[in-house]
Amino acid sequence: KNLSTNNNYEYIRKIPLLNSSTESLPSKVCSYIEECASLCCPKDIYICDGSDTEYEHLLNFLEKNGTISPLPKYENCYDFNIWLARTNPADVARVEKRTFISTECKRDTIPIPREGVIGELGNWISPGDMDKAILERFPGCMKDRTMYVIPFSMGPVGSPFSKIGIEITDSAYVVCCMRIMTRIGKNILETLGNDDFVKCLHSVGVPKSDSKVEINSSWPCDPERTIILHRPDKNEIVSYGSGYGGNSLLGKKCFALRIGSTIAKNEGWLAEHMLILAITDPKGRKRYITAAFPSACGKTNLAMLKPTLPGYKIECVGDDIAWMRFDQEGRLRAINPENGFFGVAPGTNCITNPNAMKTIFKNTIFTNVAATSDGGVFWEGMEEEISDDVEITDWRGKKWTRGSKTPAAHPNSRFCTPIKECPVIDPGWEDPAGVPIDVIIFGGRRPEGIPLVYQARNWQHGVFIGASMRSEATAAAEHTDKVIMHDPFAMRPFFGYNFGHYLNHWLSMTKVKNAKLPAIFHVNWFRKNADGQYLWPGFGDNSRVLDWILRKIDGENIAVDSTVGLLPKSESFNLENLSKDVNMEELFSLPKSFWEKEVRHLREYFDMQVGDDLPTDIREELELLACNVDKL
Ligand code: GTP
Ligand code: SPV
Ligand code: MN
Repeated sequence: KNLSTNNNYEYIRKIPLLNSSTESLPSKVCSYIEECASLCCPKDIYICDGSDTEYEHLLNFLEKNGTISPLPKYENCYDFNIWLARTNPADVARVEKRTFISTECKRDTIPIPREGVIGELGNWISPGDMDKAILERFPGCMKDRTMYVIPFSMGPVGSPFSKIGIEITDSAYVVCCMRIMTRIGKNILETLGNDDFVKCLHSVGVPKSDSKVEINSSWPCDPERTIILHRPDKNEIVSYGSGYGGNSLLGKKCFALRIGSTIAKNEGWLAEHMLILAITDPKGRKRYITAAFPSACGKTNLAMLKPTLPGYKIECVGDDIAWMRFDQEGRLRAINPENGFFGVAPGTNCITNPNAMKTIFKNTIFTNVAATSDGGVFWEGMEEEISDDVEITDWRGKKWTRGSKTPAAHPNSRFCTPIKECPVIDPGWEDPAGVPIDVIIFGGRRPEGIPLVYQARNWQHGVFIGASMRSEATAAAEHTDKVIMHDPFAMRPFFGYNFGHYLNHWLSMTKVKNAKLPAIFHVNWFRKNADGQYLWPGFGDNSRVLDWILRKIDGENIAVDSTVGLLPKSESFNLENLSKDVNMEELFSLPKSFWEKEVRHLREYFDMQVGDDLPTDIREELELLACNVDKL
């Protein structure tokens, strides 16, 4: 099966290699192509060069195939490549239950849960079972299809942070999205030479003949047998059955986070589910902040926020993933390994996120949003942006009427757009040395009990706060009800190795020579009152929280220690011209019964899920919190 030692390329020689030759490819790349081709048996092989002609050709193919359609409402939608894709309704989000990490030793991947308890911190599969899963699905799965080979870089080409991958896929939609989300093309192969790369094999799959899912040729997939596999010790990803987002654009969650976090652990850096933004204060001082919020909890919105506080400017470096390491001077530096946004569409409009609205009507592939009769897009939150007389077709392609019970756009519908289209992109966003980080923010969707903002007392307390993150489930994965889930560091679906070891890795940053550790904060934009209404206006007004954070790290005396950490002193928040009345007391209150419950949940979670792998530092922080809550 493993043909990497065979350099005769027997299989490639049997089928057309459309636009390249085995001689012109690095031999390790050739061996990988041979290995995948002999397994998947495609009709031909196409090496992507990343050119505009290639992109046009692929879009043309997808249009003919009915996978995408143009959006003529937007001027020159063909020239500017603005398209709408509709997936199979059974293939709309990441599938966490079918995502596995494979290591010889199970405990390298996940903490061993208490007996009788189902582990929630990732799924482990043995190397033998991983091979078996592949052999049950992949042989011949690309029959009659083209196998595309995508050389791509995560991070600016040539940056010391960057890593190269090769994605092999049978989906032209995936090639087009990878072209937006990463840096692809032949120059990547030149940079790679004969070095190692992250191996990423993807197929949309072929359902078994007795499959119950209705499959349309415009969106092939195999939802019943979808599986996403990772082998960290071989830097290998294998994904079958889904064409959607994090399941198929393998540079994103699979590489940049799961494989990335294991590489980062071994090399002494951090791969995190974090946005990166630049903020310039009224005095003209510019600082960089990273923030980890779970999927669909506000990263894209914060990353390109338009401040309502005068004098502030926010510029975007990245909206989903940060790779960070300390430099010689002890500054934590971050790059965004991505090249595009794969952002949540619903909720985006000219009030909530004007900069996103200015970004996404050029060179964009929308997926699973609704369409308007005048050839535009629509989603929940865009009501004010379309005229009342247009008709709407929902994400499944069915007629939709205003007030209907089902949503027009799928709640996890997305735009896929190059970062360079963003009007507030930070000039340093591609700096190969990364940008210096002063603040790390954690946050979640917490309807109850959690104040708008508080600061960790120190790094260790900050790591505890990250470990304790919980958030309401969203449509980004298969979870359907709005339960409050544990989502430590917003990484629960993305840890590439044992969460306990991950905590130790974070704690060990205090030992980095000269490390200037960023200050750590926790925020919650989503607290609600008894009537179920948000207490805080959010969006642009979140700049008021960033203002408080910056003034705090600049040494202003604006915080008091509390049960949970450092809370803003009353009157220390800038509420000037706030658009609506806010009950600040309720927004910052710490109800004793709520926090007692929270401590119970955390203790149970750490005991049941992390057990012996929980670092003592984190255990101590929990006991300190429990003590403080008793005194409330
Ligand atoms: P992923 O791409 O899945 O990782 O999501 P994300 O963290 O980038 O979330 P995003 O910024 O796309 O926001 C998700 C949803 O939350 C959208 O519907 C937003 O409109 C909404 N949202 C973002 N910020 C706020 C806020 O401050 N207040 C409120 N009420 N909603 C917000
Ligand atoms: C997320 O779920 O955190 C996303 C979308 O950013 S996906 O690319 O599907 O993972
Ligand atoms: Mn994300």
